[in-house]
Amino acid sequence: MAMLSFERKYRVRGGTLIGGDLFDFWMGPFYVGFFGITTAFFAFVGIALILWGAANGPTWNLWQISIAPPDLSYGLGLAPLLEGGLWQLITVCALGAFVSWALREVEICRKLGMGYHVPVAFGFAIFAYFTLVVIRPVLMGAWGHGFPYGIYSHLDWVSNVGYQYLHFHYNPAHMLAISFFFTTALALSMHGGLILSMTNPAKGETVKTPDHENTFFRDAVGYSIGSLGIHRLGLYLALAAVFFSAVCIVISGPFWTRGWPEWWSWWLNMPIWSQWPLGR
Ligand code: 07D
Ligand code: 07D
Repeated sequence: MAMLSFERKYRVRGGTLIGGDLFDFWMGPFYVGFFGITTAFFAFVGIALILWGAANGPTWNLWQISIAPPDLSYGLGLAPLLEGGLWQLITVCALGAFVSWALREVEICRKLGMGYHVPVAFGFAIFAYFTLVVIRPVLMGAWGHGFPYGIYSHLDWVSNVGYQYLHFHYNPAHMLAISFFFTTALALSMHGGLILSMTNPAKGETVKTPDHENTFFRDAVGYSIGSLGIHRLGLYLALAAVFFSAVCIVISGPFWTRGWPEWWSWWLNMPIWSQWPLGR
């Protein structure tokens, strides 16, 4: 009930970015807004195009449906629909839907008088996708460098592109991204575990306070980052993971064309080693 009366208070007109009161209403629990309409439009057209591509393809097997980007020979030009043109239109729809969704989140934040942390975080995911299907293909001169839209075919793309650079694990930005992803999981599991252990006590026991949380970590590792700090850290770790993911793929090709293990030869080529062993 408390939630319902709160919602009644905040569900008022205003805070929209565009269009004033137009579409400034709710459908059941969902806020609509101008960007709700554009999200629905782009999602509907995009999914319809995927279905149309599937109808022209060899299979209706959900796992095998794939909409491929144009051949590299089309460069950065437009391709006929069934030779990659569909992929190009679907990419526009996907970006339209993702950006609309982020802006709808911004409008909800404005209505509630909140910070924009959630849409900014989603913006990092959109940025990674944009890097994969726009920035890197443009830098490499062909839309054909984008990944195909299929549940299994996109895995083949990741594997193939990985092996084009011999051993993708030697990509230094990939190392950073993976380490940040792992650290995000570590932080979330410790934070989730800690909060549950404090706020979901056995029957008859009382809920514990932030003092207990801080003391647990001070006793265990000598330091507690605090209730606000852990959320700052979590957001930073997750955004850094996605940021370095975008970096690791955009440098593969536009910046480094050989195998990633070879990149590390800068270390062997450092001038100090020419003096080694000393006295030679
Ligand atoms: C749990 C939130 C829910 C979201 C889900 C995704 C679809 C797509 C939809 C036409 C964590 C649902 C989306 C089914 C069709 C419409 C409307 C998020 C959660 C459940 N991948 N990928 C998956 C996408 C890329 C890679 C699964 C999207 C890159 C690997 C799912 C994108 C690279 C593996 C999926 C994208 C890459 C996967 C589970 C966009 C590097 C797996 C995703 C838009 C980033 C795993 C069969 C998940 C798998 C998997 C979706 C991009 C690598 C189908 C939408 C090109 C190695 N990817 N992916 O849980 O099992 O995300 O694949 O960029 O092993 Mg992928
Ligand atoms: C792009 C998703 C954006 C999603 C959006 C929303 C919908 C709506 C609707 C559910 C970025 C979509 C929403 C569709 C759905 C409903 C209703 C997220 C995106 C906007 N790798 N690798 C990464 C690891 C290897 C390779 C990233 C690990 C091999 C290539 C990450 C391992 C080779 C690329 C990562 C490993 C290889 C990557 C992915 C281990 C293959 C990339 C995360 C343990 C032989 C990709 C930007 C990411 C990248 C990428 C992890 C192994 C190749 C750091 C842990 C050695 C070519 N790898 N990798 O980016 O950086 O998320 O993309 O072995 O392109 Mg890798």
